[in-house]
Amino acid sequence: MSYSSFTTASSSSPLTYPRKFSDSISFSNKFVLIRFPKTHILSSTKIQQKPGFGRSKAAHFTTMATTGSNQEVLPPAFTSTSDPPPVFDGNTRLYISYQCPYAQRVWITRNVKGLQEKIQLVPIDLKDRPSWYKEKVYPDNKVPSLEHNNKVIGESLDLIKYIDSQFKGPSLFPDDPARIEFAEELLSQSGSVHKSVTSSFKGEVEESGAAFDYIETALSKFEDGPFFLGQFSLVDIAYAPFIERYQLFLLDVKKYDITEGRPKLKAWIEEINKIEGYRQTRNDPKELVESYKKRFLVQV
Ligand SMILES: N[C@@H](CCC(=O)N[C@@H](CS)C(=O)NCC(=O)O)C(=O)O
Repeated sequence: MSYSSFTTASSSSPLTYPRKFSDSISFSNKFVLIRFPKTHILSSTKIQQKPGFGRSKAAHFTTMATTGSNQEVLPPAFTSTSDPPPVFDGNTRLYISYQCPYAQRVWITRNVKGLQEKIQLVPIDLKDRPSWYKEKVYPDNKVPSLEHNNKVIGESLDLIKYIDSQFKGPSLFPDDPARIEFAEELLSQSGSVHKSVTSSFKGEVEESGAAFDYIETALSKFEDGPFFLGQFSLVDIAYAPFIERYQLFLLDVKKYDITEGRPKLKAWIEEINKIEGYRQTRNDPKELVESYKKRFLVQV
C-alpha cells in the first residue's frame, strides 16, 4: 500500500473495551509506530505528510497517536437521583450515553484530538434520565450535547465538526476541494445507510448489501490510505460506531459477514480498531449484540 499511517505500538495487542469505572489503569508505550510500505519504524518524533489534510496539520498526528493511549477511567453514568454538575460554570462538558452510537462519534472526536482534559465527559443513563438534563442542559433531552462557552449544542454530525474546528488538536477534516466534497457526501449519506441496514434486520440480509457495497466503493476512492478519505477523518468517526454494530449483529444473528468479498471494508475495520481514541469508546460486543437484538428483533 502506498500510504503512511499511524497507530500506537500497543495497537497490536488484543482489542480491549473500555474498563468503565475501573481502578486500574494500563500504561502503554509512548512510541508511535509509523507504517511505511513494507516497513515498520518505531519513532516518537517522526511526522508524516497527510495528503489532502494540509502540511501544517501533519505534525499533530504524532499527538493523536500517543494521546489517549492510557485507558481513561470513565465516570459512572448520572441517573435520576444524581445531582447535576455545575452547569454553565465555564467548563466544557460533553453529555453522552456510553451506549449511544451518535454520542460515540463525538466522544471519539474528543479523544483523537487529545481533548480529554479540556472536555469533561458527563455520561447520562438514558433509561433512568435525570430530569435536570432536559430542564437545565438540553431541552431536546437527547445525547450527545456539548456545553461550551455558555451554550449547549447538539446533533452528532454538527458536533464533530464543531469540536474539530473550535478546539486544538489534529485536523480531522480535509482541506482540498475533492476530499471536502466527498466528505460532505458521505456524512450526509450516513443516515440513509443506517436506515437501509437496520431495515434489513427484519427481512432478508441481502437487502443491506447495497449499503455495504456503497461503503466498499467509497473506500476505494482515495488510494493513499485505508480510510474513507485516504487518511483518518471525521467521516471514519461518523461511520465507525455504526459499522461496529452492524458487523457484530449481522455476524451473530444472520451469520452474515459484511467483510466477505469486501476487502476495503475488511481493511478499514482492521485499521480503525487500531485507533486508540476509538478503541476506548467501544462497548462489549456481547452487550451491543444484545441491545440490537432487543431493539430490532422484537417482532421477528
Ligand atoms: N440526530 C441525533 C440523534 C441522537 C439520538 O437519537 N440519541 C439517542 C440515544 S442513541 C437519544 O438521546 N435518545 C433519547 C430520546 O430520544 O429520548 C444526533 O445525531 O445526535
